[in-house]
Amino acid sequence: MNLQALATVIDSHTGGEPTRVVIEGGPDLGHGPMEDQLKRFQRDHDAFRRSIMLEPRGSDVLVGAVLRPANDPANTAGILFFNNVGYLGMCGHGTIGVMITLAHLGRIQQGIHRLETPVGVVTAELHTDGSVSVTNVPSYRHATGVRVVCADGKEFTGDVAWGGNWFYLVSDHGRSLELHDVEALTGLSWEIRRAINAQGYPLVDHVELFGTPPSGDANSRNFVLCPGKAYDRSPCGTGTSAKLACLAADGKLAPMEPWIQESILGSRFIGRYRWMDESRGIIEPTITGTAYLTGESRLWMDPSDPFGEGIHPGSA
Ligand code: PYC
Repeated sequence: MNLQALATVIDSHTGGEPTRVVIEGGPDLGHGPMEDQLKRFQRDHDAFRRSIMLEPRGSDVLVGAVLRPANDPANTAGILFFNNVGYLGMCGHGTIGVMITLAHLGRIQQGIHRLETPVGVVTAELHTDGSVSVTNVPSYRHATGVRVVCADGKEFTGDVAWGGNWFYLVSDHGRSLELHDVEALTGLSWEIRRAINAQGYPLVDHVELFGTPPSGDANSRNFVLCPGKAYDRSPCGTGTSAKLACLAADGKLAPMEPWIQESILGSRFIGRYRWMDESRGIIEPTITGTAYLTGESRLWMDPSDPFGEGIHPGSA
């Protein structure tokens, strides 16, 4: 058998949403800004993403992270995030997973770390209790009260907002957000995503539905549909950033006031913001959450394996 080492990975989950961090192996992406390295990853090494994200090694739910040397010596590392269908600008739950992985490896200590992503530098603070606060890229609402009409004629109104990825946020959808209803929520969100993306806004990658949390000590519950049609098991760090931007713009949340965002699983992030530019509605959001390590694996490639590069439309 001619097995080749593909990568060594550490898996974790943040509020139920998994992160797979490549700690050994991975493509040669050269140097320079993370944005440029991401383009090279996409253009020349997408087979690596598919190999470690898709079945049979991975699953639709996984978010992957490749660590890169920082360009600026003041920063701890660069990170590129990806999933079952492509690449992410930023990932909040993933950053928390990366932090806990780096701490496990002894590569970082408690305190504040600056991380380079394709959409900007974020900071992540590892607290003494193991939780992590991620101060995300500047976030803002791009459009308010945008109406969409789905293929079946149902109409929804929501906001388009940036939180490191693009979101369409809908509160008035007529559904309760319960785990047993995930299939229907996925179908509905997918139709909404199709409808909003037919309207010429920046490409909305995630759709976020909001509802009332079952217990009164959280502010909100969400269901977040990711670009590859998997739902986010966590409350979504970039999605919570987009939500904070909308709350701030509507004057519904004061700077530094905590916002407890619950996922459809009931896992929680605490969000806060400060104004970066109030006149333009730009905030600096901080999201706090906890990740748990689940394993370390050495992944192999057998060149004779017909599904070595993952099961995808081109592989069957
Ligand atoms: O936490 O930002 C996030 C995220 C994006 C996609 C899945 N999780």
